[in-house]
Amino acid sequence: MSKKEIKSVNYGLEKIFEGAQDFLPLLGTDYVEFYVGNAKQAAHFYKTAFGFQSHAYRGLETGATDSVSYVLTQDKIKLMLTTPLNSKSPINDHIVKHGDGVKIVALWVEDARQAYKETTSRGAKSYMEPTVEKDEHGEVVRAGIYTYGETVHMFVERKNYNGAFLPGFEKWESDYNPPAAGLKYIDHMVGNVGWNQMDVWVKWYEDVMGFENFLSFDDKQIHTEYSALMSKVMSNGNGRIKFPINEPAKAAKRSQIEEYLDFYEGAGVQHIAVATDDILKTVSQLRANGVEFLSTPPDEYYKSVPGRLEEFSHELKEDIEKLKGLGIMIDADEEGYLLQIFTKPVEDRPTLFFEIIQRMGARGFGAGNFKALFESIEREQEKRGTL
Ligand code: TYF
Ligand code: FE
Repeated sequence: MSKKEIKSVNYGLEKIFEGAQDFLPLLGTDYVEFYVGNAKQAAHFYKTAFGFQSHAYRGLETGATDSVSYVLTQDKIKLMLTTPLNSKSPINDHIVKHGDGVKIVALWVEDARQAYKETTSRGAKSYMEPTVEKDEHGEVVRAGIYTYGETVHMFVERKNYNGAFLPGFEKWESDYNPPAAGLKYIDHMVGNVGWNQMDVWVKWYEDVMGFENFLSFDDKQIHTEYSALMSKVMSNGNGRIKFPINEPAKAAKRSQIEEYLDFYEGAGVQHIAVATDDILKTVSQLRANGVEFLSTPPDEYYKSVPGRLEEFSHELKEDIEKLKGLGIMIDADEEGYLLQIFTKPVEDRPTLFFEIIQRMGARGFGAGNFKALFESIEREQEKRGTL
């Protein structure tokens, strides 16, 4: 994306819901649930590599017979890792088809019944009717709808609930507690959808969830010499929830989105962006813990950074040599700058990965980094023979 194009970016957020009622008020992301082949080992990985903390547990010891779930937290982030305990569980089908991946993106609401009613009456396909769960710590109401692929949005209402996580879970006390890595909250979660499906899902988020299109990137902006994609960022009314949607675009070689769709065998969550307020510290720690990141952009990339910041009169507070040493990328727009870096996929299938992001005023998604980022992804595709 050229500097001129970046300048012309027009954030739509200010005009969202001007005068209109938000029919789906969302308080934030509640939890993200992964279906995995071995939750015990996955939990160890997220603790050791990403600094998540043991939080809650449901399994044979707590009376569960079909599946086991571990809940991990880091500041506001809650991850749930679930694995089936026998061949009859439908969770198996999800894992057989998609490999390990995100099943549920749960959203925190005041009224789960209302959220379910508003969305299903606008055409959402039901996953779970409003269900009340109770224990001695109070009551939680949950209801779910399908979004792209087999992915689900669960509405979670936790009025007066003061238990560890959800009814059925117990506090997970572990003797193994590696230090946190400074991850604070989920900044955005991205979905990959099939050919020509982006606008279908943009309309779905508009009509069913009341979201608005916050930013768009077409294949003329998002491409390298070889591959291309298109992306539209959807945002809810208060801007707390941001879901970019990607689709592949035709180009000389296989788009990374196409690679994802082939290996995930359908649409699904592509990356989870987590925010930190000290990316140098966070990334140093994650690297020391063995987290694998995409290769560092070339020298020319870092040479162009000061000019890009100057263009918008922002002063970089971090040492550029340190950012370069860790492979962290820098993008700027009129509102500020942002620092970001991407992990390699965290499974053997080239599917889900993480982004670490620190926002220094910028509300964009790093469009100025797209080229360097996608070239880095292509180097990985090349190694896999999937470009
Ligand atoms: O969320 C975003 O839009 C950025 C950039 O396949 C991005 O993190 C976009 C597409 C993609 C990987 C990263
Ligand atoms: Fe992102």
